[in-house]
Formats: sequence, structure tokens, C-alpha cells
Amino acid sequence: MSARQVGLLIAFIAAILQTWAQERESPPDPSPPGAPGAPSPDSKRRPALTFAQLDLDGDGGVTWDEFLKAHAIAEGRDPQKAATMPAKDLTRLRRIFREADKDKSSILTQKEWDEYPRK
Ligand SMILES: [Ca+2]
Repeated sequence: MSARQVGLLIAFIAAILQTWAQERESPPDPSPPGAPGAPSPDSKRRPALTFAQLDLDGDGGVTWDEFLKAHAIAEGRDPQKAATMPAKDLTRLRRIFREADKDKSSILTQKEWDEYPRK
């Protein structure tokens, strides 16, 4: 093997080693950007919705379905998926609706909502 061949061989090996080292040094980043499932900071606070915001179809009464959808809209959720909100939020809204619905008609009136204590 001539000196020139040895030199080429060394250069070849060096090039392979360099490529290999670069691949080892920069592997694809396995960590995802941002941890999923973080609870929204405002999930505990009830949005103070007005009766007009709750009465989506404007008929003067608010059904549970309207109540749920109105809160979903207020919280920036898809109202079509309101029923899939976290169970604790659903339970909380259900309790508020039942408490506000004084005559148990399953429809909130403006009077009932106005008289519901805002905590
Ligand atoms: Ca009612």
C-alpha cells in the first residue's frame, strides 16, 4: 500500500467517523413541545354569564342544553362538544343550574338567574 493510498484510506475513515459523530451528536429531539393535559387555570371559576348570553335562542328561557352550550362558548370550547367537558365542570354547572332553577321547571328564567346568588 503506497503512502498515497494510506492517506486516502485515512481520509476516507475520518470522513466516515465525522459523519457518524455528527449523527450521534444531533439525534432527533424526543421530547414533545409542552406537556399535554395541563389543567386550564380558570377551570374552577364560573364565568359570570348574563341571562342574554345564556338564552341562546332568545326565547326567554334557558334549558340545560342552552346553559351548557353557553358556558362552553364562554370558555372557548366547541358548543357541539359541550357534553364532553371535564366531569367536574359538568357536575359544577349541573349544580348551578339546579340551584338556580327555583321552580324545578328545568328552564331558567331571567328572574331565577338574576336572583341566583353570585359567589
Ligand atoms: Ca325554571
